[in-house]
Amino acid sequence: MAFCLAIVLCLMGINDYVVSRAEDSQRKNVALAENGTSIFIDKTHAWGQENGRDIKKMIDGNRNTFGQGNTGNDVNSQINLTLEFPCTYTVDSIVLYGIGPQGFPEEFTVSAYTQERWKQVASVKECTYQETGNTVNLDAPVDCVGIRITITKNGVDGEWGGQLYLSEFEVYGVESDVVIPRENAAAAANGATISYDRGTVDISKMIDGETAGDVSNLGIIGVEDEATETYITVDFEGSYHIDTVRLYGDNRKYCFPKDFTIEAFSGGEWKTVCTVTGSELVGDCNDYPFDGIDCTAIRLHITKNGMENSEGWQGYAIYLSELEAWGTAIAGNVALASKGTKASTSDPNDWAEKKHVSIRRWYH
Ligand SMILES: [Ca+2]
Ligand SMILES: [Ca+2]
Repeated sequence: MAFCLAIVLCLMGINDYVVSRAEDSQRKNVALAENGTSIFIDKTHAWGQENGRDIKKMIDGNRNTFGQGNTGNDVNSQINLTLEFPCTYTVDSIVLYGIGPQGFPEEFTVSAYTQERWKQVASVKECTYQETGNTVNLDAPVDCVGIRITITKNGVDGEWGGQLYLSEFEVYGVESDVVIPRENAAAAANGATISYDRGTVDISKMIDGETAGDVSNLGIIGVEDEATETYITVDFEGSYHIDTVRLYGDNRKYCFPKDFTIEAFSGGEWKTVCTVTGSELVGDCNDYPFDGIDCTAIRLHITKNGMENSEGWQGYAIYLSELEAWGTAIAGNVALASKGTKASTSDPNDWAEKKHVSIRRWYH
């Protein structure tokens, strides 16, 4: 019967209508953790985490649980909240649920990770909390593997000042067949290698793909004191356009780097792409998004170290279970590398080989 109806509608010249209704029937909230979506934030809140306000509660499908971001009580603190999907979806809208007017984002942009990388798809100003959820329709439906909101004005919570509280972050769309490449260039599985400037201890656990923060899974670098300076370098196989570094730490929260810059080797020199001060690990990992850059390596330049204060040992060190660098391979240059350009470099510190395969192309 439905088939006959479709035939009739096609004959009537309204087959587009039939197609769009079919898609609508598969439209769903694609942001649920239970379906494989992950959530990351660049301003974590230790107090919120300890009091059950994990950001994962923003995608747990329960509007009675909420997560908290760290505004530093500053209304204008910029916060990036990123969702990554397990596959490509054609997304048309997002819906934000708060816990009341307090701590509800007032001003933000929405970006999607598309075939053109991160791209702004909506801008919202003077957003007022709605109990039934605040829907933001994208400028147009977009094929993407991630959605990010960049909040530039946070809601106020009485005496606390600016705060971010969200009970659900929903994204609506349908599954798409479009392929959007995005990978972790810093994975050993992708040919990356890792080294540091102060010694030769094996820290390959930082790029082995295992993110669990158990002691047995940590890459460990010993340091003398809080101010011991260290460079940790991940050398990619080929060139990538990188826009995010993600650091997984010790699940006891010990020895996470406090102050550091993230630097990218691009156009024959190291360029600082992100400056971090006073960081603390909350949850499993911290996310550091920045304007994308074409590069052949990423390094952490750590200038202030975290400490361990357990019954077994007190002192400073660097504990990381994984260092990831997310973006897309630059096809031509990877092909060049696979033909032996990189393999012919005997000295790991000889960057000359890589200079000609690095093209500077900032993401807009
Ligand atoms: Ca929730
Ligand atoms: Ca690891």
